Amino acid sequence: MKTLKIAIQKSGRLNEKSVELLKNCGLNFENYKSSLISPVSNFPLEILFLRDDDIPEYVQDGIADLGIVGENVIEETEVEVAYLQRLGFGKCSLKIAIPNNSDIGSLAALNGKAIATTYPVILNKYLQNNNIEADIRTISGSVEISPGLGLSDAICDLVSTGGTLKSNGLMPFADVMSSEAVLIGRKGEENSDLIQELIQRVQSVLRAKETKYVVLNAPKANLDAITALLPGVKSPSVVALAESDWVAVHTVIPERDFWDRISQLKQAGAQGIVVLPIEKIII
Ligand code: PRT
Ligand code: ZN
Repeated sequence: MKTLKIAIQKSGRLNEKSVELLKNCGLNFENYKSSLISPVSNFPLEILFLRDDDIPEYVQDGIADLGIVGENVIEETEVEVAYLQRLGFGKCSLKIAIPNNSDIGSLAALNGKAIATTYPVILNKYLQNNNIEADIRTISGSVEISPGLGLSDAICDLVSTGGTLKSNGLMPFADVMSSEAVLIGRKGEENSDLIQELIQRVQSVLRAKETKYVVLNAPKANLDAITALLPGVKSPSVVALAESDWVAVHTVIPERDFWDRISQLKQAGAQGIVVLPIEKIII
């Protein structure tokens, strides 16, 4: 049987979450910091630990079958790969930022200005789409200090908390793209059985992350009101209790409307609400 290869970041912001996701998919491997390849003992897969910039090209060229990388890197390297699954971590946005005291007041005011970035390809497309002719200064890092050094009028860089911009006297000015980590594959190979099996494992882990398992005690008199608040996978399970006026209700609740639902459940008379994490949801 063919052994697949998946490329993930060797160290950096996406490494830990990528390793955690693969381990949650039930894959056993050593997270060697020193080696480039780690075999998975219970699935025909090898993990390649690489610099994130190399991952899209390795996947495009078939050196790796799959990869986990930020969308920003894929767009910047302009490779042809298949997007298989958004992964919900590594979220950030690529923004143009200007000094707090800048006189740039509109997008058009960027005409003729110098913008420092490590993302010249994406920035160039953005400027072209907005009919702006600016001088893109490609640098390899520490973009945020370039306006202070008089090297540029603006920057285009990734932002997550905004702390780096703030501490360098910069403010966000325009959103160029938003990004998160994605699972990518080689175009045309997406439908192979092994790849489909891995995608399904990843999806079952992501689904589980988005939901909680809830067990609660409900007064029988209010059972209809309480079950109406609980979607469940099909519908909630209702279990008899020794005390005949009460039942136990088991269900899953989406994380996004979790607190709303919990307070409504309490109002409807639910007691002893226990919330448990879910490991996987296979549908
Ligand atoms: O060594 P290697 O080349 O593999 O790693 P790298 O240094 O190129 O990348 P790394 O580990 O910094 O980031 C990997 C990926 O994480 C990026 O490609 C993005 O997809 C994603 N990501 C998410 C971020 C950020 N958030 C982020 N905040 N990447 C970089 N930053 C930087 C940003 O460049 C700026 O310097 O963090 C600073 C801003 O952060 P805030 O929180 O102050 O706004
Ligand atoms: Zn990199």
